[in-house]
Amino acid sequence: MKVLMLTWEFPPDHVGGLGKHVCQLSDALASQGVEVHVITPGKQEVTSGGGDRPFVHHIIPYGVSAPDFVSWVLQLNIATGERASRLVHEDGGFDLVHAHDWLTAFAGRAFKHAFHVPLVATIHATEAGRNAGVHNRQQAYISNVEWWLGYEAWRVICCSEYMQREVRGVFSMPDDKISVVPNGVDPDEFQGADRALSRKAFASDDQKLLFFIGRLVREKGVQVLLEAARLLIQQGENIKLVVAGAGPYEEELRYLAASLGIYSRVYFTGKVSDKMRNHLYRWADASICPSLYEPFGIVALEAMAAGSGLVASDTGGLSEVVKHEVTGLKVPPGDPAALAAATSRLLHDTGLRADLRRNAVRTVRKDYSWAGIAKTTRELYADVLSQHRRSPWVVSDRLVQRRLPYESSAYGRRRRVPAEAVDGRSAQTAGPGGQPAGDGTHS
Ligand code: NHF
Repeated sequence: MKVLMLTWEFPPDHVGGLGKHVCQLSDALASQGVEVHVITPGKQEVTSGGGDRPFVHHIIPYGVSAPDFVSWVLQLNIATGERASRLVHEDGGFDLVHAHDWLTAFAGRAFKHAFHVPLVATIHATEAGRNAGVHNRQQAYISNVEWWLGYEAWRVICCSEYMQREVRGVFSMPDDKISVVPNGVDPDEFQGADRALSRKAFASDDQKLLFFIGRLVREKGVQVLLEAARLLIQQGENIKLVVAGAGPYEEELRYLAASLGIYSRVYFTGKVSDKMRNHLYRWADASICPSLYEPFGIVALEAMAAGSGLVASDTGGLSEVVKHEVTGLKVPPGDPAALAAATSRLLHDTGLRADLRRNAVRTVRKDYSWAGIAKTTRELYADVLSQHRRSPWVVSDRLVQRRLPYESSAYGRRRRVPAEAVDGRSAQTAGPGGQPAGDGTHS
């Protein structure tokens, strides 16, 4: 199976959970034998990957500086389309194209119609959800593109049941078109210590460390956390709040911390490395996800995987991910008093904290492994492909049919087919160079 994955962000240049999701999903799919090609913006036009890793094709969305974000997204889509067509010419066609959010909708739709392959779309979040409604022309435009992406997609993936309800409600999308596949986390990423890093750089030994990490945008609710921190300080708690991450809301948050009189107790670190993030999760006496809107909340999974005590808003995907008093504490969103009370409980009840941490680590290993999520995604792709094959929409397009023999395709030569069976096919049954002995396609 050969899949074209389209995303506007990808590590190390990611800004949020979407980039992380695409990276981990692509890795897991590739290690299960799916040939994945990711197209994403980067600083240089380079391709990396191969072997049992996905190919990542970085593109530059043109050297013309865009007047605004929406124009930049259009440039990105056209550049993505160019790269995708070039890939088809270099390496033959794809079985399926998978677009993530409205930011790649145009390229995904163009590829679908140009090559008659099914389009799968993941809707990670909606513009209406992010802004608690649609309030201006730009938001209306983005929301329309989201609707249109869903309309064009053969199947839509949402990361939580909450998002399924939102997508159904906002876009009037029928339930049978939507599949829920959660996000995952790799717990091994959170192991290992670096002696050069020290907690003292963030808080003194007698201070309790509260930790937030995420994009600094209104819907992540850091303003609520700042209010809760003030309440805790008023109650005599010796805390230090570390806010890691960057975003357009940062200045306003700094101003709020100052006007609440707690600026010296808040450390805005900006973006931190993954290593530093892991240590902060471990050093934290409580990790906090105070979101007002959260489609899934990968950060909650990360905190759980890192064995950090977690307090999260009872909203969106967080409501499904966190089990109250089992893997974390849940509080109503937007309620600083409730957030302060739950945080104080976690800080003082060390028995509860130990239980939550233990259960959380066990839960992420059992229910949120990327291997399991990739398997579900692979089955979804296979289902879409079999429907596509039986539909009148499958046409004898010269380019789609003209798959290059695997061993002579540019990327096929660089790829090692894993030994274990893939979709019932093993390396032994594959033709020379790894292509299936049957029809000469990669599916
Ligand atoms: O985890 C990846 C991410 C989610 O809740 C997150 C969000 C955007 O806001 O699916 O997408």
